[in-house]
Amino acid sequence: MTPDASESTAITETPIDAFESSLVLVSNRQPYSHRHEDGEIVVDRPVGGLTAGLDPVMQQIDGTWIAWGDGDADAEVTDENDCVRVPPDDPNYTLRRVWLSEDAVDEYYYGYSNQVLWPLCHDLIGKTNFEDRFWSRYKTVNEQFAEAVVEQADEESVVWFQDYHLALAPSYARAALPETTLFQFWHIPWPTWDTFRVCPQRHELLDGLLANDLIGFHTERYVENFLGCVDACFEDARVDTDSGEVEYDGETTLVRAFPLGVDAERIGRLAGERDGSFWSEFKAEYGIPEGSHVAVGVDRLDYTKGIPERLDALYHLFETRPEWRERLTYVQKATESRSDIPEYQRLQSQVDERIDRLNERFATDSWRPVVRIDEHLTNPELYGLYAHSDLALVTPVRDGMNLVAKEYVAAQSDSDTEDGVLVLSRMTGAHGELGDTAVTIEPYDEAALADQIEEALTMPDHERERRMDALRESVLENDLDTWLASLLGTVQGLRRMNTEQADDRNRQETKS
Ligand code: ADQ
Repeated sequence: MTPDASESTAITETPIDAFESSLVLVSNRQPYSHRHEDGEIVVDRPVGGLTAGLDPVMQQIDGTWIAWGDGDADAEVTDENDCVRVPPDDPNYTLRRVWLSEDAVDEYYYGYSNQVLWPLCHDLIGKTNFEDRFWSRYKTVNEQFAEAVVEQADEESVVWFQDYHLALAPSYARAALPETTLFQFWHIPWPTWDTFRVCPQRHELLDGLLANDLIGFHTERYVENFLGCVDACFEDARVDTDSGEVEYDGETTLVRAFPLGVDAERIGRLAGERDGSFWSEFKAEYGIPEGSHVAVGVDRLDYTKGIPERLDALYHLFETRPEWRERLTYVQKATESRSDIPEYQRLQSQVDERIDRLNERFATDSWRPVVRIDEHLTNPELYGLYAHSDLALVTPVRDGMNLVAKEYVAAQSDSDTEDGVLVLSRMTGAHGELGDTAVTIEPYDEAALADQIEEALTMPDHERERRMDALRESVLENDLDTWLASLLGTVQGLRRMNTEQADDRNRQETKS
């Protein structure tokens, strides 16, 4: 999905102005990439919900964003310090690029990040691949990111590391920036000690993360798991589970839950902008018969998302309850992801085989049970699809949060369409907030999932509306702005405290 940056709204209700130009954001993925096309250099816009969401924040405060320069023309537009001003049409913040060789991408990104930390944190130990070269490279690439941070930041700065690609960079940066406020948001689950202790590099990873002043997770459960791991791993760490504070190596780190939300107002608005003919044209284009219910699934093709499990439940439904044939169409928008990793290639084949099996077994002259969308959908098209679908199937076997569930709810605000039903796995972070009023499912229970899909399809109108009203209220209240305000408000408090402590130290040194 490539949301159009021009569709993003400015974030105005957060304490971000307090950061002015001092925010240094560090992530693996960059918000803009430059590439060659037909002899010209073109710019690709923010990819993914969060990158698109943080871009307006950076524009507002003129901060610095450090990220891997993965575009084939990136190096041609940067200056001698590897920086370029963005957005290209109206430059108002700095993008500092970090250059990675093909081997580095292979071993740090496809290797340690996505074959060790990703499966480990999703409790899928059987899918981990602990190769030595992955770990060595993860260390050197984290050093590279940290060097860029040290060049861009000073003690007044606030440095925000994103996600599991950068677990070691905080401790590398801390050595050169002892007074700077460092914090990190971890977008995926944190496992229990029983899982995490399998990792040979557990000490180094925790040591790296604890160089932050603040670590944010999506849910309280991940916070508890993380604190439990620190407690079990380091005898000399003091862990206060009530306050979420860790004292380790002479420093204090605050560990808190900040459940990420979506820009609900914008999604609702864009979903409503689709004109009256959108849905009938969409159905005609993809061969969905009039009168058929539509269930939608939107995912990166990842083994954590429970896509084969979902398809098996649909097979079970059509097999055991033939009355749903021709009356329910499942629309799958799945985008290829991390295809260089064998585990992901296997998943792609499993999904293809299941879709073929469903369509071969049940299709009629005028209907296919599964419609697969491979084309790019613009944001309004995606949100329009959400708004018109009767249900969303969000069935991960494990997921840090899952923004698709929240986007589906946000898109239901269009008054022209009937409210849909959110079918949501207990194993997502989003279930903590939405589980009471969504239809809760167990991803591994194929027969029960089939029953619950039927329950969602036959839910009485008043019950559907009641549930969607409650979901909408929650998603609108806990949106992207709320998340930013809460996270950055906490950081601002810590920063003030750091400054006061540094001033105290300076005063005492002057006295003595
Ligand atoms: P992801 O695993 O990528 O993110 P998710 O939160 O579901 O998962 O999706 C992120 C964004 O990508 C959403 O905005 C969604 O619309 C978009 N998207 C996903 N698949 C798409 C497709 N096929 N086509 C178009 N758009 C698609 C990680 C964690 C999650 C966590 C997020 C944010 O794994 O648990 O919610 O980060 O922290």
